[in-house]
Amino acid sequence: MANGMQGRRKYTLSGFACSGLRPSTSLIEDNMNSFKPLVFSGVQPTGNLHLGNYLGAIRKFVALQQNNDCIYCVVDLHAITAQLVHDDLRGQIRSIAAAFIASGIDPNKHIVFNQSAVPQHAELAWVFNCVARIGWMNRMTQFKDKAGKDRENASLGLLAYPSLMAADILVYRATHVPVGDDQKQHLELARDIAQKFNIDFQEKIRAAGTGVDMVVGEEPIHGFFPLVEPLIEGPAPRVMSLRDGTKKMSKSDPSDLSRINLMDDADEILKKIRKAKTDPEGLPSDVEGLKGRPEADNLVGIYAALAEKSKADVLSEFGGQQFSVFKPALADLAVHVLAPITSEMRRLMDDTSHIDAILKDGGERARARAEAVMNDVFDIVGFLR
Ligand code: AQP
Repeated sequence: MANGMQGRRKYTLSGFACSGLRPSTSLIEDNMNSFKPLVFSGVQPTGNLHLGNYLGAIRKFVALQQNNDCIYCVVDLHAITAQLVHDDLRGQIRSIAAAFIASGIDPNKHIVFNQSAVPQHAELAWVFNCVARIGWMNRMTQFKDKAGKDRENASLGLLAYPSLMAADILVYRATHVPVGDDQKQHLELARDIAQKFNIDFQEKIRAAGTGVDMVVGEEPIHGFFPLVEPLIEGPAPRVMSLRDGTKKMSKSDPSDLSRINLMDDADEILKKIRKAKTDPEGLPSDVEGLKGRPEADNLVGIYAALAEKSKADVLSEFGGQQFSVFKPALADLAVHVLAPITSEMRRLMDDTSHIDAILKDGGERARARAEAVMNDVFDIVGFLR
């Protein structure tokens, strides 16, 4: 893959420490020619949002909005890549938007919208389809997992998913992307696409006068797109299935017992945690003791993330206890954190006109920004308009 992850170009972003959710003054170095820091992320409307989506992504979105310009997107174009026909795609789109707002995202200060409202995502994705190489896409583990054994029969959209994801971010020239650990490879690819575009069009970018001086590896170049910084770290970068501690918690897992949905009520949460797979040992007194015990590690990690503590702190409280003691405490904590979000989501979903108005307004504001970037891209590529 082109020059890959070499030569990280970093941008200043405040309000987010790589190691967790607590504010920091300056995440990364800056220089005079830096891109303006901008946070972008998205969630697919492909089913019930779960605790993994919340802890791995949405809660970071909320923390980042305190000190940064943020754009949060319901990525509905992505939703048809793995499954073309959905029973209620509009309802799913609204429910993701409701989850953003119920979790605390301010759609007035920031932008909340659905991807299909801004056609520039698809336009830039086409350009990126011509920048990216088929071999890069074939290596994506998410494609391999989702396509399964019958790869020839997967949609072309599923293969090109990471190219659209790069376009989602770069159509705003966003610099930082909070995601769960499963999206790391896609963000590395977004960097590769940006880097290849910057290098291939270097002279045209200079001629258009819209670029930024950047150093890639040792080499100074004049680029148009930032090399995005993933914001993955945090207490729960990958929440695992409650039924199998080696598998990611996922909306598309056929077993509802594998995940805690944001819309689950207290009884359901208690039932799912009580039935969560564990091993016969009690909890260890230190983090080292979680090694080789994926289910125990996952439950302790979930507790730590919900309580905003370290795993070591959780084990200093529960070390030596049986799961019969730990599981009810975990269920109580999960209900305590999630219940206000669930009830606000329900309230918002009762008034879809309010959500639709938020998405419409966000779509208009996003489109204005994306249009400006796409005008520059058209100039750089050389399309006649
Ligand atoms: N288990 C997880 N732990 C931590 N973060 C997670 N995310 C997803 N699962 C976990 C993060 O949630 C954000 C939104 O994900 P998405 O819906 O856009 O796509 P996904 O990663 O494919 O999520 P799912 O739940 O597994 O959906 P399906 O089953 O439809 O594929 C992303 O930032 C993701 O990292």
